[in-house]
Amino acid sequence: KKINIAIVGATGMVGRTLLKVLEERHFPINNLFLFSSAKSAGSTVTFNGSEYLVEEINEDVFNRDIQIALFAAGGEVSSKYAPIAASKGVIVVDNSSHFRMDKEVPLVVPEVNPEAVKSHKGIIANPNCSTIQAMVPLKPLNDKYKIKRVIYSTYQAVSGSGVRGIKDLEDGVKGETNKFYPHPIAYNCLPHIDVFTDNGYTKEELKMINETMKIFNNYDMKVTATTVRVPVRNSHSESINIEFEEAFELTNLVNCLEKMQGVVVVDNPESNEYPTAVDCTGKDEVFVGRIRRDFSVDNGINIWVVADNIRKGAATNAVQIAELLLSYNLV
Ligand code: 2RA
Repeated sequence: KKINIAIVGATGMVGRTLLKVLEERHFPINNLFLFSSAKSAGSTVTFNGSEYLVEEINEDVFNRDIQIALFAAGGEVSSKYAPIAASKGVIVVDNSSHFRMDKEVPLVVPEVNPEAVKSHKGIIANPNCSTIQAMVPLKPLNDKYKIKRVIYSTYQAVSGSGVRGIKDLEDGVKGETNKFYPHPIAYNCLPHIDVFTDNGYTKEELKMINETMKIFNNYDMKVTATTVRVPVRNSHSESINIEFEEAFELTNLVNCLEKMQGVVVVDNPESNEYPTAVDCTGKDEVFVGRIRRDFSVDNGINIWVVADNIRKGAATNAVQIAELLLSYNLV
C-alpha cells in the first residue's frame, strides 16, 4: 500500500534527514509534497532520483490528497498548521514540542510505547531528542526493575541548535566570536539549552522530566535533569543515574539491555570501548556503555547513553511512527 506524504520544513536539517531516512527505509510513498517557509520555498530537492519543488506552506495545501504529514519546522508552524492538517484527516507526526504534553496527543518512541499511536486524534508528537534516546534503554529496565528515580546529565551536540549552532562552534574554533549562543561554545560547556524558566530549570530540562513521566505514564517517578551544550558537532551523550525499586544482578541487567530492540551495548572499558558521539553519528540505534552499579544506593546504576540526535533523536523516530501507522492499518 503506497501513501501520500507531506514534509513541512523540508529544507531544514531534520527535514532533509527525514527525506534521507524515508529513502533508506524504502517507505512506500505514492506522492510526496514538500513545504517550507517563504524564504526556502522555490528550491528543489532530490528524492528517490526525482526532483521535487519545495512549496510555501499555506492553509490550503492540506486540501490535497495527503495521508501523513511529518512536521519539522518549529513550534510556531506546527501550532498553526498541524490542526488544519488534522482537521482534513491528515495524520500529523510533529517534531516540535508544541503538542507533546497535550493529553489528547500521544508522545511516542516506537520501541517503547508503540500502542500509544492507536489513541491519536490526528496529531502524534515526537519526543525531544534527548528524551527519545533515554527512553529506549530505560524501557526494559523499568519493566523489569521498576524505576524509582532518574537523574539525567546531558552533553548535547550543537546540531541540536541547527546550522546556527554548528556555525558558532566552527567559527569559535577559528577564533571568531559566537553569534548564536550567549557564550563561546568552542572549548566550552554551556549549562543552558532552550530558555530558563522561573524555577531555575531550562525548558530542555523540563522537557526531559515531563516527557519521561508521560511516556512511562508514571507521574510518581522521580526525575531530574541538567542539560548542557558541549562543543560536539553531532550526537547527544547522556550520563543517566537510575535507582530501582527492585534489586538486580548486573549481568542480568546488562542482558536486559542487550535484548532491547534499538539498543546496542558497547561496554568493554578494559579495551577503551564505550559509546562516543563521533562513532554513533549516522546510526539509528541508541548506544549504551559504562554500565556499572551505583554503590551509593541499594539498587542503583550509572549508564552512558549516546545517539544521533538528528536521526534517532528526530527524523528516524518520526519515520518509525509513520511505519507504525501503516503496520497498525491506521492509514
Ligand atoms: C537541542 N534538544 O538539542 C534540543 C532541540 N533539538 O537543542
